Amino acid sequence: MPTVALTRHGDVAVASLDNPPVNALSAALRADLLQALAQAMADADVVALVIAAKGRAFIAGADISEFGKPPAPPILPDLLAAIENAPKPVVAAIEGVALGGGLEVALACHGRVASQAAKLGLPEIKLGLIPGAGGTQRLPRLIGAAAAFPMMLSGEPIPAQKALALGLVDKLVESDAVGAAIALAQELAGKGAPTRTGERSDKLTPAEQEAFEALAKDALAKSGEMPNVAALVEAVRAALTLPLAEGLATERALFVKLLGDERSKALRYVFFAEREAAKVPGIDESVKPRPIARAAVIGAGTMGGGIAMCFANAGIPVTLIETTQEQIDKGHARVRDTYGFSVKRGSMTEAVREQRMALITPAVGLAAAAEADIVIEAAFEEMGVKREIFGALDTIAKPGAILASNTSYLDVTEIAAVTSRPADVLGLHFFSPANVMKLLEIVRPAGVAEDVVATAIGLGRKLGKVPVVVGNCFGFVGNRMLEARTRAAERLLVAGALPHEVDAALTGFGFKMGPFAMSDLAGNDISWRSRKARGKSAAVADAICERGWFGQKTGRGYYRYPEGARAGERDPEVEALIAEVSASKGVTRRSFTAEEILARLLDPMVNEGARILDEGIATRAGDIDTVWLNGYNWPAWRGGPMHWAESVGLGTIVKRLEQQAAESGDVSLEPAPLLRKLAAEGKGFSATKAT
Ligand code: T1G
Repeated sequence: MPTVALTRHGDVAVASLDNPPVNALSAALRADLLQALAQAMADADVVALVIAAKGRAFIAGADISEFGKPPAPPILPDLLAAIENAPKPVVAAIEGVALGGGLEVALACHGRVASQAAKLGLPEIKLGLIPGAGGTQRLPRLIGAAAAFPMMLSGEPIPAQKALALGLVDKLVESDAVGAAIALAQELAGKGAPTRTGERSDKLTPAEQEAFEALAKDALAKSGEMPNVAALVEAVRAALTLPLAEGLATERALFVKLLGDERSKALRYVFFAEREAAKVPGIDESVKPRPIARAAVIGAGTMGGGIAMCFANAGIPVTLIETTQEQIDKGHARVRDTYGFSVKRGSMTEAVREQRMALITPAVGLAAAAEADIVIEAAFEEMGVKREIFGALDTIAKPGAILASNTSYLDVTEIAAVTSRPADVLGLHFFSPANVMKLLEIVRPAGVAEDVVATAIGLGRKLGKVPVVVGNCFGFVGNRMLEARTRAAERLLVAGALPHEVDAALTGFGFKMGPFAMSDLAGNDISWRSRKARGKSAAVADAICERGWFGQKTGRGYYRYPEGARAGERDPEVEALIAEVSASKGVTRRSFTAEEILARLLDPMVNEGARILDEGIATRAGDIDTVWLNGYNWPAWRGGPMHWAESVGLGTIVKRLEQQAAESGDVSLEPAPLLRKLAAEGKGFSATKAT
């Protein structure tokens, strides 16, 4: 099926791209477009060519799924050189998004028309790359390096309006970008040889270079682990100082080097893993979602308020419900204040805040949920409370309404069982703060209807979340693996490590915070209550809580927080307490290197992940990685726990777990059967494709 259709509109040819779903520049599309270009250039009756595409994307960029494979000709730079050096004008008609290689196609054209709704960007930085087909050379020539560099550094697309103001597009139209592009093409044809972007030099000024160098200095200071920021600086500097051909060669060499970088490979893995995670075998487009015109949230605490904000932010009216007027007033005011922080930061106008607040209706009593298409319970994390609420909702909610619990680890099948409509009940586990964190674990209890799951996936995307469909078990995917890491962290303290050493090992790995700083932030009493409810104990953690050292909210936890201190300080009393616990267990404390600490924290997580995969709680390893990347700040350039395990080697992890199990006597550290099997076969988790 050809991916490019060439048609005539008077004396202008139009090449219409058609490579669903987003016109990624696959090898076939590149070849077909090159052929259409040659055909148009050879046709004496044609004075110009327009490149167009319909749908949500003009061109979404290079085909990321082709990276890592031998490049098939024509490679993109060759196609773009053919466009730029064409003897007749070539004009891009941009509707939808022009991203990465897609925008680079437009940059190689001699003119660009965009529709109002179009967006244009070079997001390669987010994949650990840089633009690799002329973007770093042509964009500065078109809009100046001072505008081009930040656009490539952020990777964020800009609206067509701004593109026009910058000179990135020549014309903006409400609709019919193709018609306008044909007119522009004819106009350019009347002016003789087309002006090539790559030959423009009017923006390559000393002032632009000076502004760029200042921006580059700042960017390099913040670039952290990623090598592509320095590469971007070098490529843009080449645009400002070298002829086009040499600049293009410099860019290409830098790009090809980044393609092979493990961190970029991890980011490209994440790109696809996050999209796969919402796919459930057996639930395809034929399963129609239920309409969600109105929502209700039960519980106006931090989580309930945050969830209500997600709906308001997506333009969906939501009723926020509490049991008393005082509580709903408090919860509603907290939502207003949360929006207020955005207004104060300048990321939201007062008018937008009011629009969103108007979509959130405060109410007292469950009866206010009667008209909702979906009701999300975000009440106290206690099964009795959940059963009571769902029992009442069963008599209040309208037929066909979806009933969801935001529980973070309780049994959703048990919750569903108290209703007469278990097929309409599932878990929607948001992560705190719900209006910020991307992850949404969609917990699929036995017996839930397929259209309810399909509705939850679509709703998750509409709320701007990264939905991951998971099975129903204690802690689902994220918290179940977090518990394995928490137990490992406690073991390390008893064996000889100190809180700041454990935290430093994880922040050195790329996490924003380590487990003990995180616990102090969340409140040590939360997990203490949960352990007690389940008859579990953790000697050090319990001892700290028995002293009321709940963390930041009490001024001390694993660390001390002197008045107004931003970060915790080591607490000699805690370290003495830890030593006492070791002594009480007859443990001779020893020191641990950061590498040993990392292995002891992360290997048990991977082990739990292997069990989760084996039990079908997660459909694929990428789902588990997507959970940890979007719910727990696992560093994206490391790809997630299962991807990391593959980079370490499953055999190595099996050996380390066997050693830890023997040393600690903790049978949960025995390597999971699936982990052993894959390691023995020399395979990775990606071998466990979705069934
Ligand atoms: N390559 C391959 N597949 C892609 C793709 C791409 N560039 N973009 C999207 N897909 C697939 C995606 O996997 C999914 O597949 C489907 O399209 C819909 O995607 C040389 C080196 C365009 C804004 O980084 O940002 O060009 O799950 O669910 O929400 O310098 O996709 O249906 O099987 O995201 O409507 C640069 C990546 C590449 C843009 C649409 N471009 N894509 O969002 O749909 S590198 C990007 C997006 C490059 C050059 C460099 C979004 C979108 P499936 P979706 P969406």
